[in-house]
Amino acid sequence: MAQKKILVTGGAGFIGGNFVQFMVNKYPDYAVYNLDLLTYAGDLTKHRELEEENNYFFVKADIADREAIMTLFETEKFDYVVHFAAESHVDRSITDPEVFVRTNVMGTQVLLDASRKSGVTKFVHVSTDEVYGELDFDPNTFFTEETPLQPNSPYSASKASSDLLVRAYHETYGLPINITRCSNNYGPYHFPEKLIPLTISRVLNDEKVPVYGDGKNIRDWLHVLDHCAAIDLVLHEGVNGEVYNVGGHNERTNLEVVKTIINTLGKPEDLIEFVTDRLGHDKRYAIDPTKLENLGWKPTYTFETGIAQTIQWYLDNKWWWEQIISGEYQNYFIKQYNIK
Ligand code: NAD
Ligand code: TDX
Repeated sequence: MAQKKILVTGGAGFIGGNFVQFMVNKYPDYAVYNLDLLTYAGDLTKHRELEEENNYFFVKADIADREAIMTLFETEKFDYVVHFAAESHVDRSITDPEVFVRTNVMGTQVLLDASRKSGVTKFVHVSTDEVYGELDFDPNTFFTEETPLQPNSPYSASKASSDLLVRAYHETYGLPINITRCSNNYGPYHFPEKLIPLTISRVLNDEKVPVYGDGKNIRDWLHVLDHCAAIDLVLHEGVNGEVYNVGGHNERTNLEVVKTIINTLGKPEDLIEFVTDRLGHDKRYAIDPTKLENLGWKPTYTFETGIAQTIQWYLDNKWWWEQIISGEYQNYFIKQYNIK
């Protein structure tokens, strides 16, 4: 009999997928359930090796489908829920915000109801630093857990709304929760609509890389496996009701990131194409992770070691990303960027 039953939502996506593999391997005595709708961002080929593991289970379901979720929770009686499932891409939220509200807000509320009614003992809600809005370019300013929520995009507004619901279920019903707010992740299985995998995949194909505006916006990059370790720690050691920021002090301008990839791959910098800026483009994100460090977390990757490992992974795993960029993704790319 499994020691704990853990439900991971969004476990066919980028971070959830890495987290499922991390947990199945680290805790062979846990039963790990991956619940995912398999939208454009979800795929199970990344888990082909897990099919052999007898502590891994997959459930195809929509988190906003109340009946299906309620029935599943009543039947399975999960101990823990780690909630990643979401619409996650800012650009898509600008062109089509509605599904972001349905999945990120309403879907989270369904999971909270199901968790409360079935007696889940810890609900970890995976959120984002984007709920805090943006920082200016003063390098001494950081987001802390006390920074007011000031989301700017439909995506971050939907994530902030879900954070507030999670908080309210703790305050009102006493549901045991933690909220984590992480900076930009990168690493294996990152969907190639996001800056780093988009750049690697296009540079490898000698295609132009679209850089928004002047490329001076700053993101604070964190390797996905350091994020997985942080969530594992919060799940088991996080103080009930608390929020934890996750970040590794790796601020880079977008142009620095793109140039690092181009130079590592030995390609010319004229692959960079400056394009129209993103609407409402947040200037800078930067995390103060002191609270999580005090709980015992420390990142293992620097940006230099992490980006080198990630580039190598994309070189070694073309089978994964080539199947993605050859499909519906082509239509998305042309519509979004108007470049070939
Ligand atoms: P992703 O887009 O790669 O994966 C999302 C997964 O959720 C996909 O597998 C998709 O099929 C699934 N999903 C979408 N709608 C669903 C629904 N209605 N029901 C069930 N499953 C559904 O996202 P990601 O980058 O792995 O992000 C995971 C979580 O982490 C999100 O909540 C995101 O807000 C948060 N986050 C991401 C980053 C980042 O840099 N990527 C940083 C901080 C926080
Ligand atoms: O083609 C591009 N060109 C470009 O200049 C893309 C896709 C992005 N950018 C810029 C916009 C951002 O400043 O690069 C930066 C990173 O963009 P994304 O990869 O789209 O990430 P971001 O918008 O920062 O959001 C990410 O981190 C926080 C995730 O997608 C979110 O899910 C997470 O919450």
